[in-house]
Amino acid sequence: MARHLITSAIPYINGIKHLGNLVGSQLPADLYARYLRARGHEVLFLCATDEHGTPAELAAAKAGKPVAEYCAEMWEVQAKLADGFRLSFDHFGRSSSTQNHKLTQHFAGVLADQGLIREVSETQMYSKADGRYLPDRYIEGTCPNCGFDSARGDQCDNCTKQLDPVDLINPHSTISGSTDLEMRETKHLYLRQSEMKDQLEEWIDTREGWPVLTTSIAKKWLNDGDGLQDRGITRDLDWGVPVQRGDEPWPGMEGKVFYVWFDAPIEYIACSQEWVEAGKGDDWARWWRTDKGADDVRYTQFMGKDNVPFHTLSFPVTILGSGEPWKLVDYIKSFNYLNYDGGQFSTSRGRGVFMDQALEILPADYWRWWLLSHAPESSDSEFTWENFQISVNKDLADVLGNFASRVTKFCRSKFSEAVPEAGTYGPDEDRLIAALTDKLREYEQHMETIEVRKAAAALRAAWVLGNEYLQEVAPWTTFKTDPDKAAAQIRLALNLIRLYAVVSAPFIPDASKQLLDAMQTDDRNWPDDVPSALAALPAGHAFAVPEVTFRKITDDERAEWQERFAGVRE
Ligand code: B3M
Ligand code: ZN
Repeated sequence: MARHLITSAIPYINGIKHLGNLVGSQLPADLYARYLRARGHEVLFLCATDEHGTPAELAAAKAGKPVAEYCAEMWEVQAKLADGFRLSFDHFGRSSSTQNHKLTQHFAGVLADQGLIREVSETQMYSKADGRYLPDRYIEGTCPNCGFDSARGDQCDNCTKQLDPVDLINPHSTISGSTDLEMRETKHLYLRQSEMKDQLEEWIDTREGWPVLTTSIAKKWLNDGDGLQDRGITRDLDWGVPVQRGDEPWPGMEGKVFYVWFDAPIEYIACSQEWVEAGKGDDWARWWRTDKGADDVRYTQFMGKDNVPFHTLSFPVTILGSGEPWKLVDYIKSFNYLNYDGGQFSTSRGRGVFMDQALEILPADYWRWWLLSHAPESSDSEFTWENFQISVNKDLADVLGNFASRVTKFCRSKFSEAVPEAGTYGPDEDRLIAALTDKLREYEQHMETIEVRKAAAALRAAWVLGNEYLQEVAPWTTFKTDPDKAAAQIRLALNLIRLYAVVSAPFIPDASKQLLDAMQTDDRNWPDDVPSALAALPAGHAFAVPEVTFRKITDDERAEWQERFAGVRE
């Protein structure tokens, strides 16, 4: 038994996320959380909405609503979709919470005390047409690093470089499109990341077994040009955490708020305080404060690759620089991008499948299985409807679903709706047990190291073993000459259904529950020992034939969906 703290990158509040967003953080984090709970570990799994900054302001303006109201509504929408996908957060918080306001101001105060914040008088992009400064997403232009023509004021989506609005080439306002911009003098706070370069580099160099994707991005920006740059952490916006030095006002910073990327990761901690306030837990500090027991916690973060610089550099500067005993992340699992049918998912153009639409056409497990078994780990991956149809029809319907249906129906027709008693196991069963044991140990290994695709492949292989066994021993044939032997084969196969339900639950929780219900058991004990797991349902134990666990996707449906999601929204 260990204690595991797991956080998923917190999705921006500005609208419903697409499947690429889902598979890049929340879904694999959920897989891991469910797996660890199933293995008996104590888990705190947190996520929230990221409600500050220009994404929130722009979206609220577009929806014609006050930002606070827009955020409250979208939080409900996102929480409901998270439930729909069975994301098992212990708490789904909000970065606009009072807890996060206080904690963000606290960190700013202690960082200032440690000499890690400097005040900078600088020129900022001001748009006369819009009558305001243009931070972050209010401005776009060409990336000075890679030449991408729609880089945003705070980051280039193409090369992940963190930017400042003044870095952009040919900038324009995203509100009005105006290029009539001028530089105006204003004062901002900078986080002195450069002071901590050596400490960060040593920390990153000593992380063992981190994904190459994570460390390579971190190293790239650590050693970019002159090395790690100091970053502006305040903005001229109305909505956000007001700049304060702890509880005190910050002279000269009136009317400014903290940069969204300063307060968003702090929400990971604040979220645990919200969890306590919601009455779901009674001690957040034992997860986050190393002086309160969090030294025993293993902390894993999940995120898409564009979020890596903020989690390997900026947030650790906040944590380490505070000089306070906060828990630092132990492992960062990052993901490449999921593309959509020959191009990119696009929120603005409505290209690809969004979380709400996905659940309208098929239950969560179908998506969970495809997305996780094709997670963009070692490279970008691509969603195509052909591939989705093949995976669902083969893996879920033909292999797993069909196994459960065949076995239960055969037993009902030849014996009864109870586990048959006669017969004993022989060499065929021993061989299956040995092969299955190997596969399950491999599956566990990949789950421990969060190799999502490999874990899915091992799980699928375990399902295949059951099918192959059934095909080989053919109880429907055996039954004609040796009904007792057929009974033993079916006893084993019925037990396999329970075993599959238990080990598959992290991937497909609803199907798992349906199969356990059909087997009339809530024995979710992990098959540490396969022979005893295959005796969990004793002779005489009643079961019912399950409803169709997974249905097939027809060619017509595939064609219809392909057309429907090609890019129509807006
Ligand atoms: N909201 C970016 C994103 O949704 C950002 C993540 C914050 S994690 C602290 O991809
Ligand atoms: Zn770039």
